[in-house]
Formats: sequence, structure tokens, C-alpha cells
Amino acid sequence: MDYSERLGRFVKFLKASQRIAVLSGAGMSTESGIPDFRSSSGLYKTVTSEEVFDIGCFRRSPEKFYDVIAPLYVSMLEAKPNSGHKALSELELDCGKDVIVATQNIDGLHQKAGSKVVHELHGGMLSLTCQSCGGQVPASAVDADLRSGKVVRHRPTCNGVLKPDIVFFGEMLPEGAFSASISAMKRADLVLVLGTSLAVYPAASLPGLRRGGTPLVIVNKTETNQDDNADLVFHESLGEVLPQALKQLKSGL
Ligand code: CNA
Repeated sequence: MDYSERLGRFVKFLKASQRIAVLSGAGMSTESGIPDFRSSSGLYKTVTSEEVFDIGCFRRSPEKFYDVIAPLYVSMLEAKPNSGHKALSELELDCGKDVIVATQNIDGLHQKAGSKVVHELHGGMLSLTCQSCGGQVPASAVDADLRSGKVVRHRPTCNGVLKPDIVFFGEMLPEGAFSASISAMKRADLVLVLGTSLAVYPAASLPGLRRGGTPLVIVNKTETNQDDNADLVFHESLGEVLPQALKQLKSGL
């Protein structure tokens, strides 16, 4: 099926749906200038291994993590929602759809774009927790330290190592966000998978929870291991597909 046929089918799915559940990943934000992990220009090309995001590794050598996270943190701070984030928020704000976003992203860009219900499955970068006393601080309070790439400490109090409130490999997902995402997938009459390689579990298991007959649309530049289960697959960019689908949907409303 060529691109315009697939786009037409996507618009039909959108038109027929009311409760849309979205699983988004790092590919949603590459067009905002934030690198993803696994594509050809992703972070894993420069980071020596996934270990940096492993909780055991963080506890042993937080300096390795902070060295890597500094440029990512700066790009997240400066990033603005792109046309893909905006199209998704317009689905609810302008087209009256109920959209629930379960995101693996830690950048807060869905919320900045205006999406109302966003479950952060892997936490967020905007706060940090002290590993000694449990105190929480906003990222803005340690902004200079985060940018420097040095280990960020809880000063002037206990001097414990601060850990961003993101979920590391080896940590549990926030229970509330995960269970709300499960409910959203089960209730949905359309599921969208946007910009994720679907390599990280349990988030990648969410689309499989949709009811039988609920269409699944995947928009991801490269193949995923769930493409064969999808009703429609786009290997084009989100900044192209989502605004074009939204424009057609609005013109036919
Ligand atoms: P991933 O494994 O890096 O996969 C991203 C996918 O997006 C790849 O398959 C790309 O082909 C695809 N992609 C990249 N750009 C586009 C685009 N413009 N349009 C369509 N598809 C595109 O990332 P996942 O999200 O699957 O992995 C989960 C990790 C990544 C989570 O733990 C996140 O916290 C983590 N992460 C988040 C961010 C962020 O918050 N922006 C950035 C980097 C990593």
C-alpha cells in the first residue's frame, strides 16, 4: 500500500475512534533535537553500553552516568514540542478525542504540547531524589551541576548523591503510571505506537493488551518486532505522518 493510501486508512481509524491509547518513545522527540537510544544517531552510538542506565552501575559509579546524561539533560531543557507532539494534543483539544498517552520519555514534551493525560512510565528528569536522606529537589535547583556533567550532590544538607527521578534498568516502573496505562490500552478503541523500538519491557507489552478487533497503528522510522501484529505501519517520520493525518481528519470533520 502506498503512503497516501496508508494515510487515508489512518484517518479512517482516527475518525472512527473515540478512546485513543498511545505508547510513545524517544522517536517522538528526535525532531525536537533530543537523540533517541537505538537509531543510527542515537545515544547508544556514543555511550559505550546500556550499563550507564543500570541502577547497579549508577550506585557503583554515578560519575559515569552524570558524564553521559549532561548533554541529554541540556538538550531536554532547551527542547520544544515538535509538530508530532502538537498534532497528538490537537487530537483531543481540537477534535474531541479522549487521548491517553503512556510515554517512555522523560522529557515532559507531551505535557508542554498540551496533552492532558500523560503517564510517565519511566519517570521524568525534572526532579531528583537524594540516595542518602530521600529528600527530593527540582532539577532547576541543581541546574548548573547537571549541565557540568559532574556527580550531583544534595547540598548544603547531607551531600548524598542525587539521582534523577527516572526509572533505571533494574528498577520497578511507577505502579500508578503502569496500571493506568494498562487500563487505557484495555479500554481503547484505537492504539497508536509512536517512535519506539519496542525493545524495552514491560512498556513494550502494553499494545498487546488491547481488546480483540482494536486497530493498532505503528509509526516508527525503523521496523519493530510488533509490525506484523499491526493493522497499519508507517516507517516515515512522526513529524510528517501525524500532522498530515490530523489535517485530513480536520478537513473531513
Ligand atoms: P529507542 O529504542 O531509541 O527507539 C526509538 C525509535 O524511534 C527507533 O526505532 C527509531 O527508528 C524511531 N524514530 C526516531 N526518530 C523518529 C521519528 N522522527 N519518527 C518516527 N520514528 C522515529 O527508544 P525507546 O523509547 O523505544 O526506548 C525506551 C527508552 C528510551 C526509555 O527508557 C526512555 O527513557 C529512553 N529515552 C528517552 C528520551 C526522551 O525522553 N526524549 C530520549 C532518549 C532515550
